[in-house]
Amino acid sequence: MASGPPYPFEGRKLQLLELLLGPLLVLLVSGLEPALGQKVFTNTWAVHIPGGLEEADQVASKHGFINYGHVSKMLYSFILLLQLCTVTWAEQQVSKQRKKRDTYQEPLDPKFKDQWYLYNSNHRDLNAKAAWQLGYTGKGVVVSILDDGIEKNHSDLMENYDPNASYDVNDGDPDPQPRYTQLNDNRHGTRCAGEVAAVANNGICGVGVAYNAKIGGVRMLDGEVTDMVEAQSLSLNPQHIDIYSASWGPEDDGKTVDGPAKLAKEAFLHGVTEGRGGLGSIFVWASGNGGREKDSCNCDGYTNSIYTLSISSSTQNGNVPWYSEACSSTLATTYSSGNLNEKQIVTTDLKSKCTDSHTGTSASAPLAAGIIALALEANKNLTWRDMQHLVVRTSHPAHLLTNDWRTNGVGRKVSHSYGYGLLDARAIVSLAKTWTSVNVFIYVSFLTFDRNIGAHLSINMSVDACIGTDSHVTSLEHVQARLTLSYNRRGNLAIHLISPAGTRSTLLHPRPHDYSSEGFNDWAFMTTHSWDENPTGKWTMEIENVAGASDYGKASFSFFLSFILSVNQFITDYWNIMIWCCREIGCMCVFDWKLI
Ligand SMILES: *[C@@H]1O[C@H](CO)[C@@H](O)[C@H](O)[C@H]1NC(C)=O
Ligand SMILES: *[C@@H]1O[C@H](CO)[C@@H](O)[C@H](O)[C@H]1NC(C)=O
Ligand SMILES: *[C@@H]1O[C@H](CO)[C@@H](O)[C@H](O)[C@H]1NC(C)=O
Ligand SMILES: *[C@@H]1O[C@H](CO)[C@@H](O)[C@H](O)[C@H]1NC(C)=O
Ligand SMILES: [Ca+2]
Ligand SMILES: [Ca+2]
Ligand SMILES: [Ca+2]
Ligand SMILES: [Ca+2]
Repeated sequence: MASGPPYPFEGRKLQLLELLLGPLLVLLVSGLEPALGQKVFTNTWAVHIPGGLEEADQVASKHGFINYGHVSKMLYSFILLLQLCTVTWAEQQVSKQRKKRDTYQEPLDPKFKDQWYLYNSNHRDLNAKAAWQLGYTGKGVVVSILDDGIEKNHSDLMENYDPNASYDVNDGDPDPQPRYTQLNDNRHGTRCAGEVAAVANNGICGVGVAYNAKIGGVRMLDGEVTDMVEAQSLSLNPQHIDIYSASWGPEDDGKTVDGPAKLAKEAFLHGVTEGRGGLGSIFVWASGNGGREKDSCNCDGYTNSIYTLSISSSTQNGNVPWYSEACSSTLATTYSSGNLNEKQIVTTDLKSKCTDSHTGTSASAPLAAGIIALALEANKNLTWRDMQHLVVRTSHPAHLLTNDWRTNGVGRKVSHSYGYGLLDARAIVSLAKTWTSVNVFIYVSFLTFDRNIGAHLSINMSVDACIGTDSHVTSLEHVQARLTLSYNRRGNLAIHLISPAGTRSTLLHPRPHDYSSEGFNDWAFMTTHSWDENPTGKWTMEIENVAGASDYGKASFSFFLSFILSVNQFITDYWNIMIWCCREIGCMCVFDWKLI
């Protein structure tokens, strides 16, 4: 490509499978043949163009499309893709921050010595002190806790409180002060907020991981939680708030399969594409507390989403806590509570109090949000996806115990209980400083077919990933397998996905309480375990009825697999398009799936 990269769409085949969301702009590429003879593709491509019709026409003509349609609303378009491919990303600079070499002073707060998970002489900690020593304390970063409110005048939060990162969605006013009750039911958000940004060196309680960050709270759990309530919370002030921390989701009863509905989905999409000036809002999520019910966090559409950094817990002694859920979408882990003889989390509490007994995965997500705030301070140019790359690279198994640690195809240890392991504040700020944004590739693919599951079904598929062309993609980020299937008892199913490198992700483990016969309806099971692996080769999906042959129903399913490389997932969420954009300016490549 000595003469420079071609236009992304010129001379390439763009193929539309299916339109999902109402009226779309439909562009027709003239004179192209479908690349895959066997499938249902046509030469149309559906896009949403933010600028509306006029801009759509311009873009269409510039790239040799004919504009056949009209635009219903603003969405993400291939203009955006072009921008991502050319402008925004190609010109991104490595941030070179210079820090004053002040002599570092350990926080003097009375409870700091009890915050074993921030700093511990035995190194069983999140390495926060080492990050502070490098000069990173969260300055200039804004975090919002989506929960039951925040005590904004708490004496250990007040100084960092940010009204512009706060709102009361339950009552529709700007003041997120919790509703006080006898039992202090609404203390949760205030506790989470202190973990992130309790003030340092004020003689009160302990400190937050990012004790110089700005902290806000959205009151949204103290009332009926609707799709609208969630969406409003997730999309509060996205040009001001950098990180949203959430510790809620569907019921952890071990039988629910549920996730964001229409508006919340749009809020996520809007956040990652437009938030933070286009770098993308960062959503940190607690993986769930359904361990006792043998729940799977992959059945929770918020943690299972590629847009959320899903965080699990370890106990002080490095064990999997009783409440912890295992699944393949978990990215990493921080400390939280465990057995009675293990210490819990120290943080701010209602009525200007201090507690040393904050617990559950709810306590883990804010610690992660604080660490991520430190990384953002180290490099404000990180995209939402960069942040996930950093977490994958700098988290480590440490002393966390499980018999589930496996080495994946690129040599990283990964587990369904801990993801890539314990977050390390020092490691992530260090890598953040020199991190160059990941290249832009788009790679979305799918394969649809029906099969009977019976008692056991194994499907082998090969993917060429455009090997042999200059757009050969060699590394993965998230992998999603989108399944539609029916089965007489959903909880009896186990689903595994095995990558060409041999990494075996448990997309679903059996859930004893889940007697539903509703199956899965286009559920995008996600795994982080093949991160950075090469997608080329044979993929195997196994579906198994663990109850054995005596109890299997007839079932069929269709299957969708998408690999996300460096560009936002919105494409697959809105259109089942099989495309692949590569290099900075993006070439497109349709690649071939085969059943084998
Ligand atoms: C972030 O990237 C922009 C260009 O995308 C650049 O102008 C700016 O200097 C960068 N900031 C830092 C801190 O590197
Ligand atoms: C915080 O504000 C509430 C009223 O919203 C008040 O009752 C309480 O005393 C205040 N707390 C402090 C520490 O000022
Ligand atoms: C909040 O936003 C308003 C309007 O953008 C601005 O004037 C104000 O200074 C901000 N307040 C804080 C504390 O950042
Ligand atoms: C898939 O490949 C494996 C060998 O790698 C083989 O044992 C298995 O039978 C194959 N499954 C099908 C359905 O062909
Ligand atoms: Ca209020
Ligand atoms: Ca303090
Ligand atoms: Ca759950
Ligand atoms: Ca997630």
